[in-house]
Amino acid sequence: MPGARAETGSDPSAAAGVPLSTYQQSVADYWNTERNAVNLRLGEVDGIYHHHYGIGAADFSVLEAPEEVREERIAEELHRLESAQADLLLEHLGRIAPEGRLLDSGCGRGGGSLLAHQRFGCAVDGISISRSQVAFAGEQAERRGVGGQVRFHLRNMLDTGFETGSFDGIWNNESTMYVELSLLFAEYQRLLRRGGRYVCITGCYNDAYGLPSRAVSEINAHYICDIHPRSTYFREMAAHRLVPVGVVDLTAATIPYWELRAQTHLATGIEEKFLSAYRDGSFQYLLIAADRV
Ligand code: GPP
Ligand code: MG
Repeated sequence: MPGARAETGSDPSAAAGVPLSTYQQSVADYWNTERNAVNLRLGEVDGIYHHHYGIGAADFSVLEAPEEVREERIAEELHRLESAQADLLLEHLGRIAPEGRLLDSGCGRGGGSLLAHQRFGCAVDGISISRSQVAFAGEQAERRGVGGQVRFHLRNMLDTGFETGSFDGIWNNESTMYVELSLLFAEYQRLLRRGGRYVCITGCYNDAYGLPSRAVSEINAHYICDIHPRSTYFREMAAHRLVPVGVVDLTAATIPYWELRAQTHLATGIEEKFLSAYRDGSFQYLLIAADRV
């Protein structure tokens, strides 16, 4: 029912509305009003706005930078770690031709879509159920002069309305914890051409630890999300013709980002929960790449 779906491009004000459940509406409300400095200030560093965390060794010396430049150095360093995370994800998409087409599912303010276009030169569609994120992302694409190739839409990742087999690659960067994976991967099975690649980076709870720890539950409450167990990813991929080609446990690699973030003016209060969940083994930061067979 295409009429019920909002197609916005860079003009979300023209959106007719995307059909959302009560839960999805509460998630959309969160992102429509979200203005965290840790996201906006970092995005201002180079105009690439991320909604995910960072990986790699952190330069803690920024905490001792001269006062007049300290906040700037901190923002640059956290942004560098987040950009490294995005680069790793894109690398796992493999070879994408300039004629190819990618889907950034749960695109946030659009930073990942812009980086993907920069890297592959291909068309990228970004989707979000947040009207303000879609508007923001569209403005960034226009500002960079790539609005014709990088387009943002107010759409539901469980029911995108895009044509069957129309994508060479799809990714979720920390957005799968907002949806049921059986529904999500059924849609990706449909959207990806045979041989297409799916990549996600996600926080998942560790089945070997048991049910979600207190810290994992607190992270869920903070973001209104529902972190899945690790097992569900592999079970639902297998059920939907998505065969893992690479799995990287990024847990150790993301800890420095959180240690640094916790000591800065940009901390939001969730930092110690992530650190505790990663350290006690109840939570894992994973990259999974899979082929659509
Ligand atoms: C980061 O977004 C990602 C999420 C909110 C989804 C939850 C992710 C998990 C791994 C559990 P953000 O960049 O907007 O968050 P923050 O404002 O905390 O930086
Ligand atoms: Mg952030």
